[in-house]
Amino acid sequence: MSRLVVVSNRVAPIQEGEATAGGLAAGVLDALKQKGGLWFGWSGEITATSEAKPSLERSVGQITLFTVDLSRKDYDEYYRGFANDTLWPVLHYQIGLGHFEWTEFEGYRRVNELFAESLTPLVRADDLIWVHDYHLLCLADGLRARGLTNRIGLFLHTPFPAPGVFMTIPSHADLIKAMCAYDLVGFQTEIDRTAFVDYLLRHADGVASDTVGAVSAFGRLVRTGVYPIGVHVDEVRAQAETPVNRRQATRMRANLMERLILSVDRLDYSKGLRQRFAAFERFLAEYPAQHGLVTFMQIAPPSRSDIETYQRIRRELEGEAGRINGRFAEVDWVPLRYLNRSFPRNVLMPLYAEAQACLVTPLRDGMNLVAKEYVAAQDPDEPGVLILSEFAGAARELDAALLVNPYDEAGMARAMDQALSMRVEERQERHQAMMKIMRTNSLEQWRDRFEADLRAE
Ligand code: ADQ
Repeated sequence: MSRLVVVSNRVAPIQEGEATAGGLAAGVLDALKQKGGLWFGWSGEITATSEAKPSLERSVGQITLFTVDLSRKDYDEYYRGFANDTLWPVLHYQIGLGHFEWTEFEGYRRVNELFAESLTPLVRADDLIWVHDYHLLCLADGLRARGLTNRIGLFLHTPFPAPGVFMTIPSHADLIKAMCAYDLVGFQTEIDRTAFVDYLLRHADGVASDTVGAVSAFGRLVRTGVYPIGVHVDEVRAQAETPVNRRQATRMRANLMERLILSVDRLDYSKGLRQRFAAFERFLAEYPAQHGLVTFMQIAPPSRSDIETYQRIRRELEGEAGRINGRFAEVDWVPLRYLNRSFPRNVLMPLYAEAQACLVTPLRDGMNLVAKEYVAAQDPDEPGVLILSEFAGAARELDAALLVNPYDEAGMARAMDQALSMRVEERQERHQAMMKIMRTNSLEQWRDRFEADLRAE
C-alpha cells in the first residue's frame, strides 16, 4: 500500500515509547505508525533566512520526520500574521478581531510555496498526501505547480464560516481557488462543509457534480466530506482510572470544595473564557446556596502570546478572576481557580473524572476535544455533566450534553445549577448516549474514513 505523507504547520515532538498526545498529533501518529510514512512541517526554529532545504529531524519506528526552519519575516507574516491574526479569527466568526495586510498574505503564500518546494523531492509517485489545517490552504496549489499528480487531501480542524464571513478576508478568492487544488477537503461538521460548497457554487462559478459532495470549480473536481475528529475512548478512561494518578487527583479534590466545575482550554478568545467567567459570576450571584460548596477551576495555558489580541484576553481574564474572587471569596472559600499552565494527560484525565461538571463553551470551535475527553473519562456509574456550547462542532454529535448559548450568561448559570443538581439516572442516560456516538465516531474512524476517501477513485 502507498505511503502516507502528513503535512502540518508543526510536527509533534514525539519520542519513542512516550504516551500519545491529544488531538491532531494522536490521530496523525496512529495513521503513520500503522503504515509507516513521513511527517513534514516547520521545525519551530527561527533562523536568519528561510531555505527550502528539508532536514531529517529524526526517525521514530517507521515514521520519518522532516522539517524546515522559517526566517523571522516568514514567521511574522505567515504564522503570527495571516494564519493567526487574520484567518483564525475569521474562521471562528470573530470578524472584528481579524486584521488583514496584503504583505502578510504574500508571506503566507510564500511559506506555502517554501513547504511545497521542500516537500516535492521527498514525495514518491504513489504517496498519499494528507495536509492539516488553516496554515496550509495553498499548499496543494504549490505542489501541483511542481508537477505532482498525487492524491492530496486537506483536513480543516477549524470551522469554515458562512461565505459572507469568509469574504471579509480581502484575499478570499485566492484562497478558495488554491483550495480547489486539493482532491478532497474534509471538515468537522456538515455546517462547515455546506458553507464551503456554498461559496464555490455561489461565488466561484462552481457546478455540483453527480458525485455526492463534489464540485467542479477552476477546472478541477474537488470532493468534500465530513469527518468529525474523535478520541481514543478506552485510552482516556484508562488514564482517568490509573490508581496512582487518581490518588493525586483525589488529593487535589480534598483541597477543593465539594463540587468541582472544570474547564480546560488553550487561552484563546474563541474559547469564550470571558463570557464563561461572567456566567460563573452570575451563577454565584443567583444561587447563593452554592456558596462555600462549589469551585470553578479554569485551566488555560497561554498560547500565541506574541499576538496582541492574545495578550489582551490574558490581561482581561486575570483582572476578572481577581475581581470575582474579591467579590465572593470567604476566608475559607475561593470560588474561582485560574491556572495558566498545561498539565500532563495523566493528571488531566483523572481530574476530568473528579469534576461534577465540565464547562466547554467556545464561541465557535471546529470540534473541541476537551468535551469528548471529559465524557470518555467519566465513571459510567457516577458520570459528571457536560455543559457544551451549541457552537462547538462537538455539539452536532453530543446533543445529550446540556447545550448552551455561550452569549447567554443567565442560560449558562442555569445550566451550572442544573448540572450540579442532576439525578444520577439522568446523568447516566446522557452519558451512555454520548459514549455510543463517541465509540462510532472514534479517532480511528476519523483517520480511516478520511484516508479511504482520499484513496478512493
Ligand atoms: P484546539 O483549539 O487546540 O484544537 P481542542 O480540540 O480542545 O482545541 O484540543 C485541545 C487538546 O489539547 C485536547 O486534547 C486537550 O486535552 C489538550 N489540552 C488543552 N488544554 C490543556 C492543558 N491545560 N493541559 C494539557 N492539555 C491540554 C484544534 C481545533 C479544535 C479541534 C482540534 C482537533 O481548534 O476545534 O477539535 O484542533 O481537530
